Amino acid sequence: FTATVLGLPRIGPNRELKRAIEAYWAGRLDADGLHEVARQSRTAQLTAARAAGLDSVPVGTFSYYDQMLDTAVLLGALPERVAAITGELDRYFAAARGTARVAPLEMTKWFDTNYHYLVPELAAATTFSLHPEKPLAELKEALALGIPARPVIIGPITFLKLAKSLDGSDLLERLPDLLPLYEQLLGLLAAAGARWVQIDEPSLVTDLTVAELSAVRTTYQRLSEVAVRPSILVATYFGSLGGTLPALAATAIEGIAVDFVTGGDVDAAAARSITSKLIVAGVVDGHNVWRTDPDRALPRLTALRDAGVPVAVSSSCSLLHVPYSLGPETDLDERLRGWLAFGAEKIAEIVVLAGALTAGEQSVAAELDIARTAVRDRAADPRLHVRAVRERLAALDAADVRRTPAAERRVRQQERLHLPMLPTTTIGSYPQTGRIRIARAQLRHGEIDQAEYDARMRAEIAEVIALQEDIGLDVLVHGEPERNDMVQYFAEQLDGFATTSNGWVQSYGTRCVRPPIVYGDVVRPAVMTVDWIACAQSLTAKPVKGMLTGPVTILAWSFVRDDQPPADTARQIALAIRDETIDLEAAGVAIVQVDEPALRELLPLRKADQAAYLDWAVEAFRLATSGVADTTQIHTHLCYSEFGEVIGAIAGLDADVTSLEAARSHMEVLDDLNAAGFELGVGPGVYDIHSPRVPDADEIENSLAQALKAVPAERLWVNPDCGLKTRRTEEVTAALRNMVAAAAALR
Ligand code: THG
Ligand code: ZN
Repeated sequence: FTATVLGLPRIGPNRELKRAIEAYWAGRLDADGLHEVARQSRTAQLTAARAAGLDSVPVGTFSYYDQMLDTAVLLGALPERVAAITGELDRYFAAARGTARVAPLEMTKWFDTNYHYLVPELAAATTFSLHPEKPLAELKEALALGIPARPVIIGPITFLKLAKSLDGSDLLERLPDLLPLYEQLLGLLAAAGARWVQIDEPSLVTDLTVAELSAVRTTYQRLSEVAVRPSILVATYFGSLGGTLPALAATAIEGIAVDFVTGGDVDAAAARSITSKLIVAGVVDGHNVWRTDPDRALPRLTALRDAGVPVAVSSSCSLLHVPYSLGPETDLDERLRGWLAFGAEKIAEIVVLAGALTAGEQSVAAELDIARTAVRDRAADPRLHVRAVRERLAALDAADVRRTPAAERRVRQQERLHLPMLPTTTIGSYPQTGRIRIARAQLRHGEIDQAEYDARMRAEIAEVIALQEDIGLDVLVHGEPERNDMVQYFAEQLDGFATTSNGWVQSYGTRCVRPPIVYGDVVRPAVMTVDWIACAQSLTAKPVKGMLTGPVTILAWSFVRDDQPPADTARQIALAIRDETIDLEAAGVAIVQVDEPALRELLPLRKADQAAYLDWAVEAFRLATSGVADTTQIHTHLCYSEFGEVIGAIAGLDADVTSLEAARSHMEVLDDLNAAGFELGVGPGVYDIHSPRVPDADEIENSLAQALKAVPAERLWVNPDCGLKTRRTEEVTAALRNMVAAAAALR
């Protein structure tokens, strides 16, 4: 084949599948109804991909929840606690979401994307068994539609490497038990009519041990020896293969998909000597939204072809990570629109590039001309190079990212704030009530005007302030009723950012986000949050925290420009946030919180790249937060991450107070912070807000007593482990009263 993508999104162009699954959960749709929505959605997408010109179409990348969970089902490896649940669909969703009795699988980030997968739980004693119904059914369905279908499955190395070992055993030792199942599956797929199979092994772009590299060789040598099987394409993505590429090339598989967008020149050079296999060249970025520059992609492709390598054109990874289509984005800036390619447009690009490669550039001259014009237009747009921003950044020096020593700041801040020992606070958001959602919808539909909307938000703020005073918290927040999403809210107010109306990307399960697009230099044309915080502060004598999202998180949860290093974009965002902290300070705000929940998320996959990332990430945060006086207290909040690799960076942020998600990790994080020399204020979450359960005061007191073994009382803060947006007001009120009582008892 000559033109393909590595996977298709599945939530539906208008999130049809999301709505159907949620309706099934709510009991409003039965299983047959759900399967029918799914079937229609698959049919429409596969047919469209074929009609657009792909001559090999991935099938089986559809999922009701997650592809790793699907693989656990395929291999008969669901944990025992859910295996006992009857009904295929209900067992599947129980593993994904849990039930009243059964905990779900853990969820974690899929490599360096914003997608989260379910982590299979395995042990030395786990038995495997093949359940090939889903891949076979989807293959047959596609073949019946006349689609040149290529089944996609997750490979054994990636499956084992991403699973969690329940007993500490080395899961790679389970390969000999898994390979017979994969061999059997290859035979079944061939018998059902598959000419190619795609085996996804994104783990191959991470640092592999010698043993792992040898496992790659033996695995793919062995699978290639199956007598009757489809041609095997091993798909790698999200990074460079380095030395793993020759190892893979030495096996008898038929094809390798290589990510040339993130992988770059090293892999390109190595691939030119692989003349005995189809190289599926990922030259169209599946992880970002920019139109492909044909003058970068085509030379890569022709160099391979001219070296005698059989080549197919592809996306660098599955299209799961970009929105469906630019079609619905009628409100986008016309000029920006020309620079972009979402899923449908990427498929069209791939077909054009494949045409240029096989039939010559003149066969697609008009299309290439449009692409080249767009690339030139983008480079020439003045919004990409705002002189004032560039000059400010160039003039920064070390003093701009440094504050006076923390201990001195602590004294000055305490003279101003007079906080009690073990101060109590919350992370920032309060429950997003039905009232707030209705007001937002009414504003969107023009049923109320901006003034009425603002008045309603001020009323929400007044209520949240009154509630916090009543509970007796020490440091208050305004509750963030006016914010939709903590990144989108700022993106909408900053120049250089665009937001979409329908650019949904699956984040996990049925949950989606609309990442903003950073296309130009970032400028803050006006203050963003000061009025809201000042409104809240005017209602109370207690300090109210200013609430901002940090530069690394804004970057991590957006599509970023690819014409400059992400560190440069982070610095520009940091300047805008810095200006906002200074304006908040000038308005009398004594505490500003700059959240960085995504600090861990952008950590590069390869060890060699991690230190450089942490350096610029920490510097961006410090740039954002070092413009204020010693008397202004900077807080930050980090969530849902394994802090291990970034613990030194947390200290490096130099925030006066850091709140962390620690309720579920039993305060271990405090010992790690001590070991890293951390001497600042810290608020390890004292209860888990992700559960509706209300903790009692004794339990919180115990948790605080634990924390006091690691942190002196002068540095310990008392707070929940994350924002309260998703909880109900009654739960929040009861839990916070207990939290305040626990702090009072300990004082
Ligand atoms: N904001 C953004 N990106 C994120 C998160 C975020 N990425 C990581 C993490 N948080 C993902 N978590 C979620 C949690 C909830 C939802 C999405 C991602 C969610 N989405 C709504 C849905 O799908 O129904 C839609 C929300 C909306 O209307 O905007 O609930 O916090 N940027
Ligand atoms: Zn959090």
